[in-house]
Amino acid sequence: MKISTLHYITQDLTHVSHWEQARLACEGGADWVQLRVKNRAYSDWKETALRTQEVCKKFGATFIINDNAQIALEIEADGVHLGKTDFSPIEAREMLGGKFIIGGTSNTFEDVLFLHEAKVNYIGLGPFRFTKTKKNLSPILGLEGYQSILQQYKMANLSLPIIAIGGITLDDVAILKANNLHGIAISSLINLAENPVAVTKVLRKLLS
Ligand code: TZP
Ligand code: MG
Repeated sequence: MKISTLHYITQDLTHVSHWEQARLACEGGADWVQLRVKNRAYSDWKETALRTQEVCKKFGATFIINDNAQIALEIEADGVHLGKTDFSPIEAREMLGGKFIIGGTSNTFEDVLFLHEAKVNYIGLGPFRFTKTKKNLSPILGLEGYQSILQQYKMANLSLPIIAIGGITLDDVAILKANNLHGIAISSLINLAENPVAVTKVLRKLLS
């Protein structure tokens, strides 16, 4: 399965729905959408997921659900992304089988090793910088933190795609690419932009 270099992530915003956010990113060329909904009742969450999935299908984008493997299974999303305190990726693999994409969040090399052993398909590594988008943010890694973890990763002969996340701006893309990160995950830079379509286009270009 092909893991995109641009993992676009929706967020809870009062003025724009998750599916509208997804539509704008896809119009800008996003081919990978992660639905990130917090504190929502199951039925509402599922409805939001279905609407966002419809957009992804229309654009041919991969559709990943954050936190909720059950909804991913029920609506046949392409996959699920699991944070450190979410559902276990090992249980998720048992539940979903080999056809679903499973991604996991890591903040340390130990997390990376664990996710590798749990047979996830890609690893989100962060936060790169401070961001207001996520509550209870893990310690900020910065470029030095990334380099140290990636060095250990290479020494251990591991090879899963690693995606940088957290406060990433346009100016960070080149250095992250140069440091062997497979791609980047972006939420607020796109969602809070005056022109989300245009920002997504720029990101696509920088990543190509
Ligand atoms: N995990 C670590 S940082 C983060 C998540 C979900 C938020 C990323 O959002 P942004 O707005 O691109 O900083
Ligand atoms: Mg989560």
